[in-house]
Amino acid sequence: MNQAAIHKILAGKPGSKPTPRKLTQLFEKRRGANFTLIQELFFSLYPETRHTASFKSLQKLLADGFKNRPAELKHQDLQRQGDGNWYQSGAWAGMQLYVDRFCGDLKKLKERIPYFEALGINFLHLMPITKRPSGPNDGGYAVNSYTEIDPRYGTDQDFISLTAAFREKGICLMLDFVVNHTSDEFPWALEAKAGNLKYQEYYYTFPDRNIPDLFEQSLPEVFPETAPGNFTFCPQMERWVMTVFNNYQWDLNYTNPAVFLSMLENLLELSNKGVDVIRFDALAFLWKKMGTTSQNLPEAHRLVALFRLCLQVVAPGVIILAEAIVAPDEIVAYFGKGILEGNECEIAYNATFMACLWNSVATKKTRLLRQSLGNLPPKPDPSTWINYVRCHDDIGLGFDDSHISALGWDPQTHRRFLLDYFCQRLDWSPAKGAVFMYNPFTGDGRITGSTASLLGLERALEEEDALKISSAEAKILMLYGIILAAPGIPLIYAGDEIGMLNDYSYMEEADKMMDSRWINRPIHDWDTVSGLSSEKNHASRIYFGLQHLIALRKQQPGLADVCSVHYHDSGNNHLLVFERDGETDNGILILANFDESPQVVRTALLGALGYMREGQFHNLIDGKTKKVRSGLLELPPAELLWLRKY
Ligand code: OTU
Repeated sequence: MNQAAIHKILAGKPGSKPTPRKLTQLFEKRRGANFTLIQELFFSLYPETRHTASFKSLQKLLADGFKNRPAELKHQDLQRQGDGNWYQSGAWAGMQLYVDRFCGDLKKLKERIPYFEALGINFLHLMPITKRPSGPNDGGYAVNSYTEIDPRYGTDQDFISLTAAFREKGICLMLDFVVNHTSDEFPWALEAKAGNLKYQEYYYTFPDRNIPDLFEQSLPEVFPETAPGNFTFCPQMERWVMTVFNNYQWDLNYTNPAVFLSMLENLLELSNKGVDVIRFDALAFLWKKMGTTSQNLPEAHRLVALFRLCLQVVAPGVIILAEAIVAPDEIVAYFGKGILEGNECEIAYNATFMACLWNSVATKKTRLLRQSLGNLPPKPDPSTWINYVRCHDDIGLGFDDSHISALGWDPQTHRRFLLDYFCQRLDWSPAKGAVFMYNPFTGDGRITGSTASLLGLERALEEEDALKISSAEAKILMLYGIILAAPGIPLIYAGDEIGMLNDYSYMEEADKMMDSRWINRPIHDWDTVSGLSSEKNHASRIYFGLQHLIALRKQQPGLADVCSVHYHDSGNNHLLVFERDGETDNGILILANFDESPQVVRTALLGALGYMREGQFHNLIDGKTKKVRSGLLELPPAELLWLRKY
């Protein structure tokens, strides 16, 4: 049993508005229940602190964190605890956005709440909004502060008032905790540059290249084109600093217990501002060890679990998302294994699903998707996925090589084909994407581009080809219709709901031009939004199609995460066929045709599964019941069906 489940039992039925005394008692119970694990993890990572005051400092941080937590949030924590795994409900529909690019600032975002409500969005991931350097800052992923709002977005007060408004409207808020690195302007980095040894030990710094060179032998590069190597020379300090991401992002040295304690303090402060889900950015990289890739190390997992168990004592209603874009087995490990099962992160990005969807778009075949999803190691009960078509980052081709080989394809050639297909190297491909971080030594590259441009809308509009436009629209709705039916929380990238295209303006901005991910972070087009209800254009068709799918998803109890999922082999490799909650009357069968031609599926299969009776089937999406005369049901290109069980 995981710790959250134990806390639920210990809390009993605390009533709707428990007294402060009762709240404190419950805090003490949680602290007691987590104490042994916290202590064990802390001393396993920092054995040298056994006879120092460090562990006492940790306990004080928890007590202070709880004292500073607003009463309203404490009540919400208990309510969530009582509800159990609230994040597994099928009622969530998410959107991710950059506040400045979406609408300007936090005040204006509050005014946009009706936009989210109209679309059915009730879960928001706001990209970083805290202080950052004025030059290149990786969209805020180089942080100057973990808790102070950057003036471009407004004030701390604006943020508090926004979180209160979200709570009132039942909107769940996710924010980043850039746990692996700070900017080189962060107060600790400034101290380190000024020669303060204490703060130099907050980072990995070295007087010469000896140790960096040894590290480099096994460290992969994240941004090989723009930030080759994993160390940067800092002239003020006259030392080399570990910078795995950009050279202005300094990796925190978690082998130093003071770093953990300071970061825990930041985490608690951020949570106490009313954030519901904390996105642990790049958490796979948290622990570095020479001779390894320094990714997914056991110590990184213990560190994440330690953060989790501490946060849970203070704020049991706040959960953690693992941003681990790594191999499928490695992703599942962030839900926690062994005694850490269910005690690490509650949510993880389903990056395998995302990458395989794009593979199916390019190949028009679904076997890799089906096999990869079917082979996903089971996740522990209290956890869930974020399902997404694309995010603010690139699309990495992180499939399991053995799965590609099993299909008879050479993994390297196949990846090359995918890059060619999406990145404008094949005349016949409708996709308009760009290559991100091509590494000529390994041949690896990643893909950038907005959903609509990658699916052919941009090219179709240029060619003014109505057929191609409607084909792209259908593909957009098909991919989103798939993730809306998959187990987990669906996340839409803002702008995809109106089919926004690539944004090429980054090429003229000095702090962005080197990073083609900005191509898929367009500035929200409110003119298009205001024209939505009038003429029927592509944006309207996508928007209303998506709005309908979101509403439909929420009405279907069989689509909640806790309900089962089965990927069926329909005998047709162009179709994706999966079933949700098939053991019950709420069963739904999802069918999607990835091919450019019509494809068929045997009605006998649909009948055997219970989705066809007397030659009839009912599609929830258009609400129509249809009759099939032959033994085959035909799906037009990019058709998506959600069939109701009989
Ligand atoms: C994350 O992504 C963020 O999502 C990015 O926007 C940041 O640039 C980055 O961290 C640094 O803060 O390298 O290309 O394998 O892919 O953690 C995206 C994991 C990234 C990495 C992922 C990282």
